[in-house]
Amino acid sequence: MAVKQSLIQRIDRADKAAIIQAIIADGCCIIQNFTEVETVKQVNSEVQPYLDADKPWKGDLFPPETRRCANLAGRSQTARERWLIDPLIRSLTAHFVDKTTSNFYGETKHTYTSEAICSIAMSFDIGPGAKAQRLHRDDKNFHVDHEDQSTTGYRVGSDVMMAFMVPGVKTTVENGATIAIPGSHLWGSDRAPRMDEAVVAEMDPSDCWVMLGGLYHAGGANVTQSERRVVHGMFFTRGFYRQEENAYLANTADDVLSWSPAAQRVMGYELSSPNIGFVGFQTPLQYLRVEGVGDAFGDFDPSQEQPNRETH
Ligand SMILES: O=C(O)CCC(=O)C(=O)O
Ligand SMILES: [Fe+2]
Repeated sequence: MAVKQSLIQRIDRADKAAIIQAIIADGCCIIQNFTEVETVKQVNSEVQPYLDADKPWKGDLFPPETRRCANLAGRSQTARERWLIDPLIRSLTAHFVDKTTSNFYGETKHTYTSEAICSIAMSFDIGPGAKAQRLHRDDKNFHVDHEDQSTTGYRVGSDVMMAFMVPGVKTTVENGATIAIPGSHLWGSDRAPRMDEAVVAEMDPSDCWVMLGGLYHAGGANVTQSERRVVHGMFFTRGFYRQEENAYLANTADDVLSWSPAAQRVMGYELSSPNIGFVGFQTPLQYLRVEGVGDAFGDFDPSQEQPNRETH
């Protein structure tokens, strides 16, 4: 099956079947008329104080000109109550991320469905002068072994993540619109993405970018003098990608800080590499100790390889 398509499909939110087909074929699409422009403006104003208060990044995850609003669900009532629970998003995460399996309890067969949950929701504000991010798959954090599906076609259920990104401003190739390689969700883990394979997902406020966790993409470079590129991202994963017992709610900060470092680690108060379990861009232990991170946040894991650096 020839699946590579260079153009990003733009599909109205009313046509759910076509959106699903585009995601299967390309790993992504732009949903048009996803939301009202007024709703976007409301979310923009709710996150602005947090973007203003954010610090430059020191490391490879983001260029230093970006600002972020983490904990979007907690900080923007509008993003949480309008977008995070949007029935179209729920329908798409049910299709691509929910997991159903059957098991026997004795001779009785039980079937369970684990519903997708929001893994992270964050606004990204790319400032003038920022270089592009490196092309990456968001599901790297979940250690997915991607098999090459370019000849078989996409198997629904083979991704464990999907993302939705709503632009807060008109995004353009100049101001850092998201770039992506349609069809790269089908690639095996050993294929490296190249910048010349990527296309630009320019969007208007009211659109929404949707992609699978296995799609190569990146925040673009902002070559404007003064435009800031704001996008609000919501990332979903399997509902069981968390610990069975929730120690974070069962124990106080003082309890946890009195434990041995080995006990803190085995209970999940350090990060799973890369990136899983952070809070306010710190490890849970830094957060509980109210340490702060000084002038800048940094990568949780230093880059393991330093390939050619034409993209950041
Ligand atoms: O800002 C963007 O367009 C994408 C950001 C992104 O891909 C990320 O931080 O993982
Ligand atoms: Fe990403």
